[in-house]
Amino acid sequence: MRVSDIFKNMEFNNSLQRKIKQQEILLSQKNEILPSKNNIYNRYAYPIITPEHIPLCWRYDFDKQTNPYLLERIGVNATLNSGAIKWNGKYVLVVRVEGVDRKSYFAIAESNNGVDNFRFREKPLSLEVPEGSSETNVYDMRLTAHEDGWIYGIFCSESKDPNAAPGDLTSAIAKAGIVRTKDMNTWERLPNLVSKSQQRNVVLHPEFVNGKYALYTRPQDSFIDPGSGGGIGWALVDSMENAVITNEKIINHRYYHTIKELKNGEGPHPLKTGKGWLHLAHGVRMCASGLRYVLYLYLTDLQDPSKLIAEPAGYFMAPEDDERVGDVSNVLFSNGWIADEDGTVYIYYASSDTRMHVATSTIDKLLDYCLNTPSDGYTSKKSVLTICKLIDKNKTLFTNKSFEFHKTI
Ligand code: M1P
Repeated sequence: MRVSDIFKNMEFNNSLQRKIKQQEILLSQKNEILPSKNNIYNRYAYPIITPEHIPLCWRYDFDKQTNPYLLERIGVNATLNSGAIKWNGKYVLVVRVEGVDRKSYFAIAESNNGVDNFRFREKPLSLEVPEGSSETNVYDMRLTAHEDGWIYGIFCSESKDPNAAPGDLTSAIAKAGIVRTKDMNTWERLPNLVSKSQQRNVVLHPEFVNGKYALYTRPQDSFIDPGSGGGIGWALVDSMENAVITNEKIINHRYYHTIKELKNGEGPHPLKTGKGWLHLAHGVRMCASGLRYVLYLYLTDLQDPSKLIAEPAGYFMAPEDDERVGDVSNVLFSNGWIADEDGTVYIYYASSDTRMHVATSTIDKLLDYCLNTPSDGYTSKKSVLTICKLIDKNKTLFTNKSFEFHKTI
């Protein structure tokens, strides 16, 4: 072997060792819960999954002959919008991984405590494509352990618009793809949901309703803009093996000058609580810097999950600090949460379509938030009246009326 080859060999080995060590430090880093700013939930110091968490053997060819410079061969652009489920005692995320080639795929990452040390399984999921489909991209899986015994995953299946004008390479069609599993290992692809409009953000309710499968939907006229559609819809279907929507009603509407005036969409499936079904959703508004995505909560009736019973005004979580910047800036998006038996809720969310985070809260706090936070009055005047009502209530708590409590508290 020539001296230069020996050096090259050493360089390759050192670089590989460095990469392995650096990644192990990242994967085993402990997360730190941050003090809550509002007592509703706690954020954590570090993102839980980033492109750097993707196994090195998915990205690098370790063969010195074919990759002498140890170049990254298959890059990852983002790890985002992940479905979540507690499975065999582990916190399991079905992560949307987006390659530098802009194709998204799903990969499972697991953690023992839900807040750090997420590690990917050996390989990404390789899902079947339905017969005759021109599916190009898949993303944002919502997981539901249904009372029928299957775990379903519903995701966006995107194809080029066959009716796009010649030369238009951006028009796309969004459909809801469906898979199911009993062991989180083997996935059966079912036919896509049949619906008269495009669909993204479709979520399966975990229980039968009137003997049927219940879906949260998001009808939209076009791929990005819901047009006359939008709002979170509700549809009952006879079967998940051939799911066809015949009737759809909007159960959570969009309103002028709110955080969801442009569009909204269901997050993960709602959590069953003693006081109703607890929903996490995203709302979108337009502003000078583009679309702004925030998360909000609402509560529906236990007997009739399509009946809204409470919705606090405004957002529950919005992008903060580093979360504001990324591939698609000013976005928080969530399609996964896990409620533990002790009432802890793990909210998995992506910031700016780039990396995954966790926030924790409890069922009790989230219910209190939903039921006792003032709802939207839809005008500035009503917002001020609501604030004044609170100030007056607080004043009554002080016996010495001359005490200028607002300057102290
Ligand atoms: O870029 C923000 C989000 O945009 C879409 O969400 P919606 O369907 O509500 O517009 C999705 O593509 C989502 O993946 C993405 O995070």
